[in-house]
Amino acid sequence: MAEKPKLHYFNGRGRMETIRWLLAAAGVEFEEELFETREEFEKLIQGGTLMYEQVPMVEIDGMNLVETRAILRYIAAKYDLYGRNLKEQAWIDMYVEGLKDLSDMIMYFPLSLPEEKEMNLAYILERATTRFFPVYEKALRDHGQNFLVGNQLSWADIQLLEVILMAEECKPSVLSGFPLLQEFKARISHIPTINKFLQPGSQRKPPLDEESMETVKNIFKFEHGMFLKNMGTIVAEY
Ligand SMILES: N[C@@H](CCC(=O)N[C@@H](CS)C(=O)NCC(=O)O)C(=O)O
Repeated sequence: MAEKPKLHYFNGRGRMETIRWLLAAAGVEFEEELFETREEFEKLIQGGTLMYEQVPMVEIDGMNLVETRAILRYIAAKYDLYGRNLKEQAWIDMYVEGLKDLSDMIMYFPLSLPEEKEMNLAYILERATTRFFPVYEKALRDHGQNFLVGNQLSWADIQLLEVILMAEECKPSVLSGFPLLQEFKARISHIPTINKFLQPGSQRKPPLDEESMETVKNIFKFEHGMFLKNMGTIVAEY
């Protein structure tokens, strides 16, 4: 029997969470090696398995895979979640890259400077409801199918559900103007592998609280103002 993939990351969502979602939705069991301190992370770096001295890293099929998008593409292709042809792959790519822009904003939001929190949250919700969610609502309306691409479950559907749930953590009513996304959320959440991942006790991670935020800042040596450095789109709004 093939070995279970092993995920190396800190004990939180971050860039690894979409990888967890994809594996879980594919019904793949995985192990996690979760570090909690800077020292543990440095030990991992010294082990020489991190190509760019960065995580996420996933041990899978005899490889030490790094770079989030490379890992996701490998898993999506391996478990038949990446379309049936190049065109479907291109559609999936367009959807997941847009979703990444939105989820990056939400992921970095806790790093906002206190005086900018309200403004950044308003910006995220505005972008979610006027730029990103209308695209997926329209796609579902136009083709009338249950999934975003090719009438079968793909990486795009899984990442859309993940991001919908993240956005709802920012504002529970964020889907109020999107009836088809509400149905989509209910439908995809009921897929047995996904439903299992959504249950308490699964390997899905909770949003970062203040204390774990400090841990993350220490592990990765985050600097003041990092939110702005990473969020090109937000800087452009200033
Ligand atoms: N392009 C990489 C970026 C990875 C990255 O920035 N990882 C952070 C943790 S989420 C890290 O390892 N930071 C430590 C460092 O850059 O020294 C990816 O998408 O995987």
